[in-house]
Amino acid sequence: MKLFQHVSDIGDLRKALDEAFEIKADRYKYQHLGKNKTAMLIFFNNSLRTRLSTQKAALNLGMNVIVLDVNQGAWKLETERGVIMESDKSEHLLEAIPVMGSYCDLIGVRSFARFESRTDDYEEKILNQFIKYSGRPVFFMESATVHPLQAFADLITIEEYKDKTLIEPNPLFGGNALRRTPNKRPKVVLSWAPHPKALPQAVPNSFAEWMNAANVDFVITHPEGYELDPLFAGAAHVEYDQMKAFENADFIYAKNWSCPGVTRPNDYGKLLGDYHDYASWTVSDRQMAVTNNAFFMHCLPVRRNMIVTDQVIEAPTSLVIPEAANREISATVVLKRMLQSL
Ligand code: AN0
Ligand code: CP
Repeated sequence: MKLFQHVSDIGDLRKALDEAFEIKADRYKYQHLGKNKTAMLIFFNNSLRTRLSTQKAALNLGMNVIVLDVNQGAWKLETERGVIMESDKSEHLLEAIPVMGSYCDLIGVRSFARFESRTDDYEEKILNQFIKYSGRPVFFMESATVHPLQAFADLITIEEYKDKTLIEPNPLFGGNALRRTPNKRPKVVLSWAPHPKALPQAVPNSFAEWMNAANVDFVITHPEGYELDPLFAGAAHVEYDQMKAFENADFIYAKNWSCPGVTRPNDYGKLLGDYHDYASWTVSDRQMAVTNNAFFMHCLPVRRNMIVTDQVIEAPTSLVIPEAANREISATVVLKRMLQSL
């Protein structure tokens, strides 16, 4: 695998899941693959999980790891070609990228949507330059439009829990929970939830893309105006009534995202209205009550009592911690496949 951006890059999902569970059972099994190989992780934005889990994945594979926070210690980077560089930006991405590539074998990049131009964001202007000029396999660690390491970890988590009748005590919050109907094709609901700041669409885009490719019944619910790009949402059923969407759901995946600019092009990257007016969209026991005793998922970081109530995120049916733990597994599969293709 030379590129990890879309669900299609991973190929057959059943095979990818089998590989994930093989690695989860013995995460050092492929330690020999990374000997004298270096993974470079480039962060243009903050991260806790991606930073730690991807480093751990590289270590599982016996690799060396170099991490760079571009905004802390490196030169400020110009990203536009043709500008006269008289601002505070001392270096151009067109030199920085091949230089970074010269020190490593694989390169991972986090660079969020900037919300300055929908075209620039949706054309993946930054990541495409890494693909073109680094000379290395590139894996996306949340770009302007996608977060595939997250979506793969989410799929692994759904696969692990969809048939569970008895959940082990939640490592963080304890307790057991009984599921009512195992062995069915799970109903998975992606629900928009309120947030005080405009957030990217990368997480919901990738989640939708991966769920559309997976063996699940997938429903998206959000207020009008937040329609995801059809490139990712595909033919997924959109239900504007959140309570109706939640009926009989097996998994609730909450996330905020800003206006994707599909039905409202002038509002791309914005919050539509005052978030206080959307308080009823916060995932609480009220909505969870109409589900099939659904599991709760969120990629984290999450704002409590904004996206989800304390009660729901602390319930035995909350999967946020095992879901985050599976980030190590998705990253190990991806880096392993990239090492095998060097
Ligand atoms: C980011 C987002 O919503 O895309 C990262 C999530 C993994 N979240 C924030 O910036 C709070
Ligand atoms: N879920 C996720 O990608 O978290 P970080 O932003 O902390 O990496």
